This record gives sequence, structure tokens and C-alpha cells, in this order.
Amino acid sequence: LTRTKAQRIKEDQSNDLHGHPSYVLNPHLSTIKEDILYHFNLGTASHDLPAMFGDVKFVCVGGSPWRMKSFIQYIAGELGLGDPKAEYPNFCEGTDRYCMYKVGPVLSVSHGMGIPSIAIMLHELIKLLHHAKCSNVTVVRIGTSGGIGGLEPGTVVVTKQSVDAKFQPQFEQVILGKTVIRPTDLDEELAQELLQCSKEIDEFNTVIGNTMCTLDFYEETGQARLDGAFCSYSEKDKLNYLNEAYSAGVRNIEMESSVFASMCKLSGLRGAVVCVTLLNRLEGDQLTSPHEVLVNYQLRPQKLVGYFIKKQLQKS
Ligand code: R2B
Ligand code: URA
Repeated sequence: LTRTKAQRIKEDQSNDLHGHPSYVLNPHLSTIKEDILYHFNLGTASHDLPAMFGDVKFVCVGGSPWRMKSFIQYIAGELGLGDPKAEYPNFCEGTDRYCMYKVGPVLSVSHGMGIPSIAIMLHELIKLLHHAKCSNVTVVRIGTSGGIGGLEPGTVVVTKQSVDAKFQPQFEQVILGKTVIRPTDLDEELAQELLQCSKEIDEFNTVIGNTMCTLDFYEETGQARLDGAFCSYSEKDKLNYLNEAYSAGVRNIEMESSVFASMCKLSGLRGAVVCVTLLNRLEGDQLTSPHEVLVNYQLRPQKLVGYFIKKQLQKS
């Protein structure tokens, strides 16, 4: 299921008619009277979604709830829209599945760990943007990852393509028992814009590269770690595999980019993945850096995306 050019033109025309694009692609949705976004604890009948979210232009998503809360505080300060020390309401109060914060045109949403967790969140987020009649939205995943190759820990990787554990730029899904393959390339122009922002900030190293998305942090279909509860291969096997990944253009490894990229593509949302590397996987598996160092690294994607948003808003 990908949008053909003809579909896009038709949608663009209908966008003009209704004044908003359709990020959803589901004929059944229009037959649902009330759409309940269950994992957000929001719904079309219980909430005025256009009034609450209609002005959203940037959505930042990341795994950890506290990081997404600190991101909204940071962005409030950066954009001069609020006190960075203030408490901002969590729109998903009433559920602890995900959290959601907003200042001005920026929405910050947590997605948990792994493909299924982010996929559920993205279905509901895309429907939320649709119900709220949002337009021209950019979505960025800000996250953490393991680096490979010569990257110093703390390097930020902007994803060119998300590849699977066989280094293929695709996301394989089983729908009604049949395997469906969806593309995972991201918006190249947006990736270049983010790289340019990093050059302008000039505080940390940023590269563009492929990101390998795995189903596990440790062993099986995972990140080739030697420190899981189980391990069936040698250190040499591990290094061979990671070197092969490097040769395929992989610069970092995480656990959500493939379904993120594929859902951005399906919905027509402009999307980017910006992850900091917490360690060099050719040198180890355990996260041995002090907590403050790791927390500091995690501010880098926030800084980069904050700068990008500010620049975009100054342009418009
Ligand atoms: C990066 O970090 C998490 C695992 O520690 C996972 O969500 C990811 O993609
Ligand atoms: N997140 C991952 O998925 N892998 C790492 O090695 C570090 C953070």
C-alpha cells in the first residue's frame, strides 16, 4: 500500500476543498461515529481535537516519557513560549501508556521501546492529526542508539534509510497472514536541513547514515550483544556482523526507525530520525558512561531539533 502519484494529486485536490490533507488512508474510518484514541485517552466525541491540536506543525517523538517532558520545557524556553522550568499538562493524563505535551505549534509524544509500541502510538497520532485537521506537519523521532564504525559516543546520526537486520531498506509486516514489504526511506531534504542546523550549532558531531532497526536490544534478531541472558555466538561473530553492517552504510542501531519511516511514507508526513549514539558497539555492549554523560548526550537531538524548529518558524 503506497500512494500513487494519481492518488496524491487527487488528495491534493481534495485537500484544497477541505483545507487540510488526509494523513490517514483507511476507507473504514469515515464510517466510525466516534473515534477513540484508546492509548492516548483522547477521542473525537470527548475532546475538541481541532481546537486542542489544530495548530500543530512539528511533532517530536521519543521513547522515554521524561525525555519528552523535558523536551517540551526546553522548546518552550527556546521559542519564548513559556518558562522552561514550568510544568506543562500531559494530554494523555489518565493513561500511562504514552505521554503528550504541547507548546505553540510543537507536540512532544513518548512512544516506548520497540516497533509495536511506536506503531500503536503512530496510528493514533496520525489519526489525531487527521481529526484535528492539521496540515504541513513535520515529525521527528529524537532518540538514542548504539554507534558503529569510528563514531565517537555522543555523535548524532540523522537517518538516511532505515534498514532491517539483513541491511535491507524495508519494513516487513505480516498483514492477514501475508508478508507485506514497505519502504523505509526518509525525507532527504529534511535530513540535509538537519545536518546544516548541526553545522550552525557547531557543538557536537552529526553525520547522515543508515540506521539499523532491530527487534531486540540484545541477542536474537537484535543488536549482536554478548551480554544478554542468552548468547549463541562468539565475539568474532559479533564483530563480523557489525562490520558487515558498517559496510552496508549502517552508522547506528536502534529499535523504532523502520516502522516510523514506513508510516511517515504511507501517511505523507515529512519525517526524520535523529538519534545520538550512546556508545561505540565495536568497543563494547554495556552502557558504562556515567549517568550525567548519557543524559547530556540525549540533549543533543533535542538541541538540534529545537534549533531546526526555531529556524523554520523564523522563515514562515
Ligand atoms: C533506543 O534505545 C532503546 C533501547 O535502549 C530503544 O527504544 C531504542 O530504539
Ligand atoms: N539504544 C539501542 O537501541 N541500542 C544501543 O546500543 C543504545 C541505545
